[in-house]
Amino acid sequence: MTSADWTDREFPNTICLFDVDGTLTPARGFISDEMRQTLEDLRKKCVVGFVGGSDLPKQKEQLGAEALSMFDFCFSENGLTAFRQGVKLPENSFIQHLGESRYAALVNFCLRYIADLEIPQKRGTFVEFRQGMVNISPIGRNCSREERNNYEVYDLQHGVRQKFVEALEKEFPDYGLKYSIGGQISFDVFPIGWDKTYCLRHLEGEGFTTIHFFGDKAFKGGNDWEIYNDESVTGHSIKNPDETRAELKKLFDI
Ligand code: M1P
Repeated sequence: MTSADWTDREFPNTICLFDVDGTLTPARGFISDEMRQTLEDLRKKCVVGFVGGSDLPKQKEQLGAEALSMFDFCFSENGLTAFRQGVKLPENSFIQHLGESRYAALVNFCLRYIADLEIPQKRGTFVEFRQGMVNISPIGRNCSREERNNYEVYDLQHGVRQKFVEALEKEFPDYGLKYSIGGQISFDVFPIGWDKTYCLRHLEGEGFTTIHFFGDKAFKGGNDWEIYNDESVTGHSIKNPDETRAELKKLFDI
C-alpha cells in the first residue's frame, strides 16, 4: 500500500492518530458533535485513525456505531484488532502467545488477590478476556458510573491497582508481560511490546512521512507513553478533548 490511496487528502503522507478516552471523548464517555465535525474536517487534510486500549464494542459505544467509517484506521486493543477503511487487518492473540496453563495461573492469582482485597465496593466482571490482552478490575467492570468515579478517587488515594501490579510483577517475573493502568477502574495486561506502538506495524508500507499522535496519558507509566515517545511519531500531549481540538486548530487551521 502507498500514499496513492490517500490522494484525496491535502497531506496524503500525514496521518493523525488519536487515543480515545480523555483525548477524543471524556473517560468512558461519548464523542461530542464538535469533535465529530473536527474529525470530518481533518479527514479532508490528512489520514485519520484512533488507537485505544479498549475493545471495539466499547469504542463503538463512545465514538458511535459508525466508528469504522468515521476513521481511515481503527485500532482497538492497541491495534491487536485493526481495520483499514473498514476492512479487518490480521489479528494477534494474547492466549496463543501466553498459552492456556500460564494464563490460568495468572487468572487464578488475580481472582485470589481480588478476593482478599478490602475495598469499599465490589461488583462483577473482575477479569475481562480480550483478543490481545486481559483487563483486570478490582471493583469489577459492571459497576455503575457513580461507583466507577468513586473507585477512581479511592484508588488514587490507596494505590490499589499499583500494589496489585507490583504483586503480579513479583509473582510472574518470567511471563514477559506489561501491566498498564490506562483508565479509571482497571489495568490492562499484555505482552511487552503490545502497547500502543503495536498499531504502527499496520502503517508500515503506507508511505506516511509524518505520524502525529495525540494522547492524555503521555507520561511515564501512562498508556500513551511508548507511542508518544516512538521515534517515528510526533507526539502531542493533551489533557482533554477540548485541548485536542485546539491543537488541531493550531496544526491544520480547522
Ligand atoms: O482506554 C483506556 C482504558 O479504558 C478502560 O479502562 P477503565 O474501564 O479502567 O476506565 C478499559 O477499557 C481499558 O482497557 C483501557 O485501557
